[in-house]
Order: sequence, then structure tokens, then C-alpha cells
Amino acid sequence: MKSNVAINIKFARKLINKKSAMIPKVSIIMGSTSDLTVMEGAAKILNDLKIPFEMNALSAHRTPEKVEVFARSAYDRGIRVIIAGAGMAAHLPGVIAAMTPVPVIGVPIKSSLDGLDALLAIVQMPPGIPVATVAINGAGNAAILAAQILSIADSSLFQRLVVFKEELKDKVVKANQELSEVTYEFKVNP
Ligand code: RP5
Repeated sequence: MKSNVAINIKFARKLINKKSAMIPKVSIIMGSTSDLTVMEGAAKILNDLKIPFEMNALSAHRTPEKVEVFARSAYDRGIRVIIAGAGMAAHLPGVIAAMTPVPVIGVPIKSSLDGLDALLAIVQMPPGIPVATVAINGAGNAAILAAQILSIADSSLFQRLVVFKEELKDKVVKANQELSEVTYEFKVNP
């Protein structure tokens, strides 16, 4: 009979092999690690939806050569959607979109001018090079959109998204239950 230790080692090896076999489908890129607190919102949702992803910092201004290598090799590495967050003169998503047909979702980061500088820099792309732009600091929505794009060719992910959307509905139902418990003299409950 095998000992518990042997069984645990076998299980751990299986887990390691499974993880190293994962090929990222989504690449989360940010202009600086100062964007991480916002971009973690995307990582959390991709993780919850069980979508393999990678996360790196690259800067259109500070490391332009690395951005080019990343963008031009992304598709061949298995990346199918890129989520790029940047603040200030936020050229990163647009520059990546200029160098690959892999869809790019831009996340404007609020680091100066209330994020309006980044929003306009990301959303106002010239014809032919779109960047799907979400709200300022909207990294979570970027991840949901990325998942929806991937789900076109992945029926089990599609089902996970159906459940995800149902849970959003449940939140509103719960919110209404809570609101029905708020009392005022002239408040009429439905
Ligand atoms: C942008 O400049 C980054 O995306 C970040 O939002 C902003 C500030 O970068 P750090 O000076 O904090 O590295 O490129």
C-alpha cells in the first residue's frame, strides 16, 4: 500500500505538470507596475473564469523594442486577446494594436487628469487600428470582454459566462431584498 506522502508527491507533480502545460490565451500588459492595483481586477476575473493568462509590464515609451517583440510574437505564442492598461500619454494599447491583428482591449488608468488623458489617448485610434476601450480603471470589464471573445470558440467557457451573468442578476435580486427592508414612513414597497 502506498504511503500518504507518496500519494501527495504524485498529486503535487500532476499539479505542477498541469500548470506548466498551461498556455496563456490572454496577455495582460501594463505600462508600469504602478498600474497593477487596477490591472489586478482583470487578473482576478480571468482566474475565476479559469482562463490561462500572463501578466507583464511593458512601456511604449520606455521599452519600445520589447513592445514590438511582444506584439509581433503574441499570436504565435497562443495569445488570442491582449488587455493593455496604461496611464497618462497612454500609447501602449494603440502601439500594440498597430503591430498585431490579435484583438487589443485598452484600459485607461487614472494616474493624472482624472484618467481623461489616458482615455482619449486609447480610444481615439485612427481608422484601421481599433482598440476596444473600456471605462477608466475598468480592468474587470476588459477581462469579461476578453472572455466573451474567447468564448465564441469555447463552449465550456461560454457556459461559465452564462453562470457569471446569472450571478450578476442574483446580486440585483438580493439588493432589492435588502432595499425592501429599508423603512421610511412614506416608503411604499412593491
Ligand atoms: C504610464 O505612466 C504607466 O502606464 C503609468 O500609468 C504611468 C506612470 O508610470 P510610473 O511613472 O508610475 O512608472 O506609462
